[in-house]
Amino acid sequence: MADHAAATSTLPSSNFDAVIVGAGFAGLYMLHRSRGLGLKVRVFEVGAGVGGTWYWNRYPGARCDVESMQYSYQFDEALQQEWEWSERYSGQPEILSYANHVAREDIQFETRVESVHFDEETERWSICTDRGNPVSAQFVIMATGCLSSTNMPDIPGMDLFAGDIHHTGQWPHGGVNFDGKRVGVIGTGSSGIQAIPLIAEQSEHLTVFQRTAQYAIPAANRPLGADEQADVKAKYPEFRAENSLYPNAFSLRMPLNETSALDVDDDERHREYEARWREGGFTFSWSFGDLGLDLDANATAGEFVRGKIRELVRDPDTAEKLCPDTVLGCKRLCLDTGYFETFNRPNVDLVDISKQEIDRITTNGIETGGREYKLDAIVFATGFDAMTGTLLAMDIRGRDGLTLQEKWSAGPGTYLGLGIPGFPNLFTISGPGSPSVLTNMIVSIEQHVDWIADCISAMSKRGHRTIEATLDAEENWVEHVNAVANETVYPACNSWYLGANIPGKTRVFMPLLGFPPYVEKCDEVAANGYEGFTLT
Ligand code: NA7
Repeated sequence: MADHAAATSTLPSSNFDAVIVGAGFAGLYMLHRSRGLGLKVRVFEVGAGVGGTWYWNRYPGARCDVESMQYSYQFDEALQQEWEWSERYSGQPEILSYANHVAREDIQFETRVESVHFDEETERWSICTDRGNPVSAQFVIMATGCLSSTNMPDIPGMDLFAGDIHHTGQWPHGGVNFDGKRVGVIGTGSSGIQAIPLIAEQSEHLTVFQRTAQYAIPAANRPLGADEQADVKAKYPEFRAENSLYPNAFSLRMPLNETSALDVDDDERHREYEARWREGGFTFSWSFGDLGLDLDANATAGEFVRGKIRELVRDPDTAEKLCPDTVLGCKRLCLDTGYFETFNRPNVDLVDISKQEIDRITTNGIETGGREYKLDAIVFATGFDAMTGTLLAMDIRGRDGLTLQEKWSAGPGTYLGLGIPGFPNLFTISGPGSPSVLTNMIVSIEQHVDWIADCISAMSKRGHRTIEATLDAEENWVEHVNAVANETVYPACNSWYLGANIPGKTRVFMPLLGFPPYVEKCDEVAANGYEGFTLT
């Protein structure tokens, strides 16, 4: 079980081989590999415990949308054999227990990294935290997560509200008692869609403020049978290897149907969608081969889901408001448990704010469309400043004092999502330009950590002190990431993949589609002596 070091501000100032920022799944595995290489290493983590996403997102209903037998580490056969998952999709408490189970020492908790500066003379990074005791390190590895900076909209009057305000991504550890309360939820992405059915059950009245109606497919969560679990464990390495061959690095319960949605008649199309709707999960997006490529094909899937919403929601006006009109999947598809049915409850109301924003928050609630909604608590399920927010919140300075903010002023440029020109020996795990959020995150994390650890080991064997991505490599890579996205429907809506959810953020498609070719490219780069990087 967990044997991590207690948070402390009394650790002596020190020099490390590597500093890792963040103790989520990326930081924990990077720590494990670094220790294996014999590096002197320290992890800094803002939270009081490990788990990253699963430490912070404790809202009711928080659950992974990748199945349990796949959303777990594969680097340690004993670990993947010994851990027992209880449900098809794991809930937040269970994933957090798992993270604690694998935790190791050398983590300094409740410590926020404030600045990371490169010293060209010593070729080392100097790292300052809010606890004082600056440290230095040859390597800095950003394991800061893709969805770790919460997006709190700047709505006038926020400080006037007399009730409680919570963000799903910073949920109180003791939980929140909504008993007898009038609650407002702003936001209907994955977090809102998971939390709303449970908050509806717990509260006296719930008002949902919806800016964009979202597609949600039933998760069809259920207890995970012992036999099913044992079957996977009997061939876990083969199961993992096969899953990593899929574009998203995870397999689904029904295979991809490669037919075009436009090449079949209405009945056949309906049968395919219906079967996958019943199976539950992302398998729906594999109903036809061109849903992610062709807007007309995609529209047929959207129409099917709207039909389901109209069947599930009794009040026709509410049903229409809940019907999305965007491209299915270009904002991350949500998996739900009783979400649409929740709007049949007498204590739940839906307020459409797509045309009329929230005007202000008042002492008593939320004002929009000339009406005040009286509330005792407001839940912001408004998401994250994804992929770059946490990195840009730190004062990171590379060669010539270049700040990361300056470097990324026109959007996040990286090479492979791993390295940034001007920032030698600084690695980003699941950084922008890598498949990251479009995959099973743990698989992507393990691939990045292994690549970085192997790189550090190769550098040490070959006597190199620094590694730095070249500008050419970065430019070509950014172009490649965008070219791949532009062949799909992904850029067709205002998603956080594009940074479009944050006012003023540069609009660039950040993750790379397609895990297997990416892995091939990373392996090729390493095999060719870290092509695209300069080594000294
Ligand atoms: P998301 O998916 O970014 O959803 C945020 C929701 O909040 C979405 O419905 C937004 O509407 C809404 N939002 C954001 N800002 C505002 C303002 N200012 N006013 C009203 N509504 C707003 O975040 P989640 O936490 O649900 O999920 C993040 C990821 O976690 C998810 O994709 C999975 O990978 C797990 P919008 O659609 O922008 O109009």
